[in-house]
Amino acid sequence: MAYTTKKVPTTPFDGQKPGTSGLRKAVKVFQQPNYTENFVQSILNVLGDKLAGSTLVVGGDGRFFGKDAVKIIINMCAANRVGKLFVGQNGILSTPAASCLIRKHQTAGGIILTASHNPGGPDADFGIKFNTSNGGPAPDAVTNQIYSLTTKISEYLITDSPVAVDLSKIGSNTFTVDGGQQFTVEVIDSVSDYLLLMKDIFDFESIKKLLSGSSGKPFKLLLNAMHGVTGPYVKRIFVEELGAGDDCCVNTTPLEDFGGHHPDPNLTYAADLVKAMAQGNHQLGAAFDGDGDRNMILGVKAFFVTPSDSLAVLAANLECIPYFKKTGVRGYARSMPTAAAVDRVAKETGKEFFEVPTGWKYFGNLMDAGRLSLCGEESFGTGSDHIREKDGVWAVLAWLSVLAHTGLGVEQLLKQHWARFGRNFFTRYDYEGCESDPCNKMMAELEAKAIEPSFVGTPLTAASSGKVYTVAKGDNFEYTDPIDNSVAKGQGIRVLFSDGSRVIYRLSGTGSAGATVRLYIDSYESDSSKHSLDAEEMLGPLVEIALQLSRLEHFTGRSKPTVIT
Ligand code: VG1
Ligand code: CO
Repeated sequence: MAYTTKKVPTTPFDGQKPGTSGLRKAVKVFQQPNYTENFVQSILNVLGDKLAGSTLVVGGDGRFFGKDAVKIIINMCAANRVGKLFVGQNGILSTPAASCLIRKHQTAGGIILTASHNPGGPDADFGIKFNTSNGGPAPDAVTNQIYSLTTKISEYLITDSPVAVDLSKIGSNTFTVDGGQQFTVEVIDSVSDYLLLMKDIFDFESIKKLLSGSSGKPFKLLLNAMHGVTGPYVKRIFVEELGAGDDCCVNTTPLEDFGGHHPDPNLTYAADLVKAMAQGNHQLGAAFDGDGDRNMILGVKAFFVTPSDSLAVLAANLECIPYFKKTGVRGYARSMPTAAAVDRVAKETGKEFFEVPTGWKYFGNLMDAGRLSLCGEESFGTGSDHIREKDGVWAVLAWLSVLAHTGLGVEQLLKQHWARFGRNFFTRYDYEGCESDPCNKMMAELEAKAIEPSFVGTPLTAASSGKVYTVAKGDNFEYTDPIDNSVAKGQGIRVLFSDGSRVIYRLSGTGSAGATVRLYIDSYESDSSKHSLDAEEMLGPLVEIALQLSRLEHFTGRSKPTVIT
């Protein structure tokens, strides 16, 4: 088939600024004529000289409008002289699988269609994210450039008629554009390359043995794909390859609206996993988000592993994963609001440690420079330098490897870890769907308080218990990337206390409208007699102080958070 290209005049849309991870808006916003096209053209233009003849990866989490967006991207790439696209079958690729493909095929980057943990459907959210040639989310410098292009765009290029590719059929399709240029769309199996990578990283035989119970202990696994993209990955890897039995996974059919739920693996939105695990019949439970980069880990009777602890426990046990035996363990890192549990593992093992702003894009440079092996975020993100995205399925395989190697259960493992390193109690309160203006005012007021020199040394008292915390430091977190010296400012207000506890305030950068306030509380306890106490109770006084200090109820009108994670 042959196509000719046309230039379509267009005018800029306001607000096409990518947030923490891509551009996320309501589906209806993306459906406006030229809206998606403008953003895609701006991504392609960022490639500059490298665009002609380039190869890109395209796919997404299967949410509503995903297939339409894939088609638009194919037609625009053909017209923009892209040489080849790798597209996941039916437009499906998990975010980690897309990162894996970009790296494996050494492409110029990839376009990922997802709004991750945001709900999907005609009245919910869509998102477009650009990943660079290292397989990771575009860094700030690139997203700023994309944004700047969106404010000036006057035309985009597209084929005169839709490129005829059957996205359900695996295979290579080549077309001629404008009478000469060859354009290839290779529709690939969404799982195969990712599966090969996992087989290379982990010892599948030992995991198989654990799951079959042949190591002497019966072991049952329960995975909840939450109708997101991980369904096909989970079935192929855990059922077909690892023999875990069909009943090891639920909600494995990707749905355009995720069954009407938030595809967000936490105790609130993955309540059915918690309920099933509470019955005590499974040794490990996990849930994933819409695009498969997040994970929540539960043990027997729904014993909850905070993502910050999950990272620390894996860090302390990496030697049982063949990949790390090969590469050696370089440094560890976490995002700033993540509880400081992994810091202690880094200290004890003498590894480099980094604290970066929220968002996986900040880990990429460190990994590329060979200084970072394992990292995570409190928002249920865990991953390593095998790719440049966080990776939900990888995290479950990593946990199974540790359980197989140590012979311990999840809860036992955590308790031993706390006994050795101490425990970081952690909680996050989210206030979703607030009005933006008052939240901005609250942050400004907080910043003014935090940076006031006299703030240091101030005793703050929780009225109900009389417990006093003394301020050791306050700031708005700023990060200088040690590799390229780029600076990220205004990454969250931090109040650090003299006992090592921390209170952090941020506004979310992944919402599609209004503002979401995130309040993070991290408190360290070395006394092992207190390690089994209830986290909510332990953190109560700090929560109270955090709410008083920010006058959060005054500004948001909310007396309770929408979600606690
Ligand atoms: C949230 C999380 C952050 C995560 C980001 C993308 O960002 O807090 O840790 O990296 O989502 O995750 P924010 O700006 O809303 O706090 V995903 O799985 O939505 O790509
Ligand atoms: Co995600």
